[in-house]
Amino acid sequence: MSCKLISVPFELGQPVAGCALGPEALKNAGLGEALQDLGHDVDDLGAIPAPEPRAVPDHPNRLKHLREVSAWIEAIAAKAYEASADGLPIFLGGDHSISAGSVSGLARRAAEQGKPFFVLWMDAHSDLHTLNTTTSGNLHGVPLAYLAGMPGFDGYFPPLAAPLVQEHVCILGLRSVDKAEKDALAASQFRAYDMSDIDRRGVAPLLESFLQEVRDADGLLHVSFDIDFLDPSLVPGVGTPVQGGATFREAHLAMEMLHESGLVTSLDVVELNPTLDENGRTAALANELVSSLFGKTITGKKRVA
Ligand code: DIR
Ligand code: MN
Ligand code: MN
Ligand code: MN
Repeated sequence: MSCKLISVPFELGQPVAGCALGPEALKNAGLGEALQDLGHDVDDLGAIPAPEPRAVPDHPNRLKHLREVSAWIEAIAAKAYEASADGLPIFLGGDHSISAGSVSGLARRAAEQGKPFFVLWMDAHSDLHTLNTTTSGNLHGVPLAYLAGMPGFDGYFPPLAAPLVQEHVCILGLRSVDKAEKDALAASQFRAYDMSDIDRRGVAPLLESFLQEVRDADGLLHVSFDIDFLDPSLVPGVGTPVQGGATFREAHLAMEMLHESGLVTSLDVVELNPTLDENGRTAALANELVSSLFGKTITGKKRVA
């Protein structure tokens, strides 16, 4: 596999300083070397430069850094589109608002290739607010609504070339869903698995049924990995921790299955905040999980799905 590392040092989609240092922390903790050790080519494309804020009208809701978020989304989408011509792009965030850019650029590429595009959104949060429903004004809470073409983004976020098909999106790990997001979920066709689903049924069958759909459709699969998917006891270095998250093994199992599926064509790793981390253990675990997604196994033996 030819992996392209794309750093996206943007943190204004959420309120805690430090998340823009995420890409460097992941790289300094050995992400590139780990991928190379697994036999992959690694091309570090460096960081997307900060764009000028995008001129957008004032919004009636109180939105934080709308012009900056909107400009970054546009810049990231262009980069994602370009980088996905060949190889496997890995976007290192930054907060989760960056995925509004990475996923929109990748979806545009998939649409041009005539390929169905699927997204696995691993997250404690559903990120399904619109610009009108967010009460925090933190725009890392809106990317999935934007990407799925929900209303109210026109004129504020860049136009979408290819909105996501709701049935092609699986959200995994939910345990913090606001009222408006619950309503949006209920009215949607997203696959959404919360922690109670994981408790009852286990990660493997939930994920396998989604992977089977991707396989059957001969689709491309993007994984958007918000590190707060994991339980905060494992990942202190995130800005919006929520109790009751995925365990070490649940997270590794998901990544191992994703590798075995051979379906993953792109990845985001977001919400690492190194200034909140304890001795780099969040960055280290994130890298371990990415390694599992790229073929690391416990015994070194290949396991085929
Ligand atoms: C909350 C928290 N739903 C909000 N969102 C996220 O502010 O809209 N936290 N994504 O990571
Ligand atoms: Mn998120
Ligand atoms: Mn989250
Ligand atoms: Mn978030």
